[in-house]
Amino acid sequence: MEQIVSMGIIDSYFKKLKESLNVDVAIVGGGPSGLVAAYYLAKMGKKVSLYERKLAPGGGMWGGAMMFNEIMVQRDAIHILDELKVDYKPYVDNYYTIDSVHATSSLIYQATKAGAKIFNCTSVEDVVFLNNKVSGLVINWTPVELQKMHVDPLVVMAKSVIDATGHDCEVARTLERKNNIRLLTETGSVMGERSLSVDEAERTTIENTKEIFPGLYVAGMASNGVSGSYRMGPIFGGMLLSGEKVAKLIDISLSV
Ligand code: 48F
Repeated sequence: MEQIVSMGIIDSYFKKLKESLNVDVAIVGGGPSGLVAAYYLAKMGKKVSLYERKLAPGGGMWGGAMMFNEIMVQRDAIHILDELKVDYKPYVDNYYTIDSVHATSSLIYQATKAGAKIFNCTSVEDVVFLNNKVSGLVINWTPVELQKMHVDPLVVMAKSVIDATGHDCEVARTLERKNNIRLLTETGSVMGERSLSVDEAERTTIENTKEIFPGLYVAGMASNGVSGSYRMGPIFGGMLLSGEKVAKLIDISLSV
């Protein structure tokens, strides 16, 4: 019995890992934008893997605002909550509140149920760069990263990569730092996030969701960080809509 438990876990984990070494879409970061993108892409029949540094995916959605575990979403994004079977309550005008624990766990549930494979405790430390295109990810265990252990990584090949790493836009920064390239932004570089401006930030989150280099898309706060736009605090419509938009963009590009 003792051996069966260990064997079963090892067998099914390695099956999942091996099946995910070559995917259609590799997503970095399991916050709301990454999870929504994972859900829609998996539902479209794409092979999707998502890498999350922390033990629990969900990013900045669990904690609501200052740990008051409620979040706000505007009407424009309600169709996504309906699609993902998330409960919400009307507040005023176009605004709705949601229990953040319910919302976050629902996003994780629906993404995995649709077929996306989530690898938690896994940090993305670099990209695969082939023929001037982002062609995959370089991954390692988060404890290796935290302990600064000198352990080489594994490689995952992907037709498209999404940087959904939030405020730090880590994948775009790494790509830029290590390679002599220009990104599709006003300056050609990662411009860095600006201070809080809710309406502007919600609008630009969606606008800035795009392919910023062949093979590399940005979604969620990473899209604003890359393009020098604003932060917005605990309102999440833009994050959900950005996840939906990046899934549509990748679907179009993979089908040509
Ligand atoms: O920050 P995060 O929730 O990203 P998001 O989808 O949503 C932003 C909102 O939560 C909030 C906001 C809107 O109101 O401003 O901040 O843009 O989630 C990003 C996830 O990426 C993980 C990180 O642990 C977090 O869970 N992450 C970041 N860098 C890496 C990573 C990396 N190099 N490898 C793996 N995971």
